[in-house]
This record gives sequence, structure tokens and C-alpha cells, in this order.
Amino acid sequence: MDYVKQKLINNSKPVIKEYRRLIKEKGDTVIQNVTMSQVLTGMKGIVGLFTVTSKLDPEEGIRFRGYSIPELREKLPKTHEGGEPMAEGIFYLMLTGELPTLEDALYISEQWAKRALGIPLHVFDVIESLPIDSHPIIQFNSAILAMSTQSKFRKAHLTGMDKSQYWDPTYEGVMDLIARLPIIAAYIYRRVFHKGNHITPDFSLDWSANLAHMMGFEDEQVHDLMRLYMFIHSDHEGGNVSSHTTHLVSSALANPYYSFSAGMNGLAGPLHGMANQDVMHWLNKLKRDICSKNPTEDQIRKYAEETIKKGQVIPGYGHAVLRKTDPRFTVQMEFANKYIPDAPYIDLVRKIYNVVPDVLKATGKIKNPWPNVDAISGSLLTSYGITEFPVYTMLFGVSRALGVLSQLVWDRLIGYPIERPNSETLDWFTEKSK
Ligand code: CMX
Repeated sequence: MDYVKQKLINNSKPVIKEYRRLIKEKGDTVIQNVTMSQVLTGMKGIVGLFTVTSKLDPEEGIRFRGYSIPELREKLPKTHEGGEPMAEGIFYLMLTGELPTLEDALYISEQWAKRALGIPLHVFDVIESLPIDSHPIIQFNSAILAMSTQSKFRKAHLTGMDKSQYWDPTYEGVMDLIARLPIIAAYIYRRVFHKGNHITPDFSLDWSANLAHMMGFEDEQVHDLMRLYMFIHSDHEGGNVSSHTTHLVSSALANPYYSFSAGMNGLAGPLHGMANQDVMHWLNKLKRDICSKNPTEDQIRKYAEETIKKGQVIPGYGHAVLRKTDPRFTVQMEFANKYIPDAPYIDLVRKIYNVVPDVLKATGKIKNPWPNVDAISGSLLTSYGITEFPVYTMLFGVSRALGVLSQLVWDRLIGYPIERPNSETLDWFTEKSK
């Protein structure tokens, strides 16, 4: 048996044992009081999910299997000295719970390379059937759904497989799907923005660098930027819209393709993954509206105040859980400061950071006035020549597969049942309030 699968079996045994013990022996334990306002405002702060891959701390930010972003930037395997972590490594960590060696990361790389070319031709027909100007995320999500004709989980389920073994075809589907996403994303990018001049994959490169290569970028710094982008967007615990949706849909035993495509539809919302594109629209509109390529902090402050007065949000700022500057913002700013400190878009991001939090604080209602991951990611990509904003959310989606699909394998390993919370009518809430 594949050694990663063997590791999964071994590492899941104590987790499954504890999961079952908690339900059986401690199932009646009350873990939290829930207020009416929590339920009526998007279930914020309610613990309603069990996730193994990562945990988001409001003050500190994300930890993947207990490790922070700075820790993992040091500890995860890299393709070269001083480079950024390989996506294969963060996937291995989230999936198995163990820090990978370089050999482990290279093994995953090899597995993905072997599986990458198996995309059925009809998937490209589906993409080609969509208008060229349809948003890349429409093409991406449709392609993912179209790949579900190959679902190994569905086939295994139909043969009447014992449910304790569901994790195995799920793992196979997850590995196939992740392996193929860079080809799909690059195909869409080249179709829409480069007249369909496609570039063949180079499997001597790691997964992230190969994506950059297939998009047409050969510079080692762009490869490192793509590695960083894939690493930091990969997971944000279980409750965010893309992760939760993937988990929810898969809880009905929908196959990994259905589940992930559903999650990606959630990512396409402007309050979630589409914010990275909206940030660029906001920045460019700001420059256009005040007729300056180099706005001052005063001009930015006034523009931000007007945005809020119009009842709009300032994209890239705020978060439902975080209460400090997002470490995913900080690490991207570090990358920019190291390699392109004078890039005009990075300068603009800095100026916005200096004034927007105070504008948001002044509203008196926003819980987190600090930047999130999206406040800088588009400016960084643009500064390196990936200037086509509509692809940013799709790239976020390629990365998010690493976390949500690792979790999906664990959902099947532990036998996580179908999700089904209750809902109530307004009368019920009114009655409760008396
Ligand atoms: N600009 C203006 N107003 C904002 C704001 C922002 N960036 N962030 C929050 N607010 C407003 C909310 O709209 C809300 O207003 P109402 O009471 O009038 O409805 C109020 O402040 C309180 O909101 P909150 O409790 O602080 O934030 P939520 O948990 O409801 O929402 C988020 C979180 C991210 C959706 C919100 O901060 C936002 O809309 N940010 C801009 C979009 C964005 O950057 N999204 C990306 C998040 C990261 C990701 O998933 O990729």
C-alpha cells in the first residue's frame, strides 16, 4: 500500500478512538452557551464543526496542525535555499499531521504529476462551450463539476463498499483532483487572456511552480510568489464559507468533485475569495476617481470615508474571526519588501494600511479594522505581471483545495455523519426572547 495511505490509517486510529469515546461517553457535555444574536448574525463564534487541518486564533492568525505561518516558512521543505514552502509539504502536513521531509514532499509531487494528465477531454469541451468572457471562476467550477464523471468514490459507493473504507476512494479522488487543478486553472487563464496559446506542463517543477509555468511565468521569483500564495491560502479552519460548504456538501456523501465545486461557488462571493479581485477594482477606481496614479494618504482617507458613506465595504479589510492584522497579509508584505519594495501597487497598499483602519474604527461598528489576506495579494500578483484580476479568486481556489480536501479525507476516515442543524421561525425566536 502507498505509504501515505498507510500513515493515514495509523495516524487516524487514535483520532477515531477519541472521537468515538467523546460521543459515547461525553456526548452530553455542554460546551458553549449560544446567544440569540450569534444565531441571527451568521453563527459567529459558535463551535459547530470539528476540523483537524488548521485552527484560526483571532489574535494570532492561522495555525496549520499547530504551526504558524512563520514557523512553517522555516520548517516546510523548499525546492531551493531561501525559497518559499512547497505546496506538497503543507498538504502532507495537513493530511497526515506530520511535518514532511523533502522526500515526503517530492513523493506527493510525483504522485500529482502522475495523476495530472488524466483529465477527460470533455472537461475542456465544457470550458470551451462557455463564453470566453465568462468569469474564470465560472469556468473553473464548471470544469471541476465536469471532472466528477471520473469519481472513484461514486463508483466504489455503487459497488456497495463498506463505509469504513470510504476514505480510500475519497483519497484517490482528492489526489486526482488536486493534481489536475493547476492544468485546469492555467488552461482557463491562457484561454481567456492569451488567445488560447497553451503551454505544456513541466513536471520537473513542483506543483505551484508548474502552475506559474503553464500560465506563462518562468521567473524564479514568480514561482516563489506562487508557492507562497498556494501555501497561505490553503486553509483557514473549518467555518469559512468555502471550507464549510465543501464539508457540508460532502457530508451527504457527495463525491469530492461535487463537494469542492460547491465550496468554490462560495469562494466566489465578494465577502470571501472574490475580495482579492474587488480590492484591485477599488484601488484602480480610487486612482481614476481622484485622477492620480499616486494618491496621498489624505486622498485615500477621504475616498475610504466616501466608500463607507455610500454603504459599501472596503474590500481586503475586516474579518469574521481575526481581530488583528492577518499574518497572511504580513508575510506577503515581507515578500514584497524583500524583492519589490518600490513597486507602485505595494506603496499604495502601505498607504492604505496607514489610514483605512482608523476610518473603519470611526464607524464604531466594525469588529476588525485590520487588513486580511486579500488586501495585498492582488497587488503582489499585479506587480509581478499577473495583471488579470479575474483569475485571482481562481488561484485562491486552487490553493484552498489543499486544506478542504485534506479535511474531506478525514471526514470519511472518522465517519463524520451528515450535517443537519435545526432552524427556527421568527415566532420561535420572539417567543424565546420573552
Ligand atoms: N468595510 C466597511 N464596512 C465593513 C467592513 C469593511 N471592510 N468590514 C465590516 N464592515 C461592516 C459590516 O458590513 C457590518 O455592517 P452592518 O452592521 O451595517 O451590517 C459591520 O461592519 C460589522 O461587521 P463585522 O461583524 O465586523 O464583520 P462580519 O463578520 O460581519 O464580516 C467580512 C466579515 C470579512 C465579511 C467583512 O469584514 C467585510 O465585508 N470585509 C470586506 C470584504 C473582504 O475583505 N472579504 C475577505 C475576507 C477574507 C476572505 O475570506 O478572503
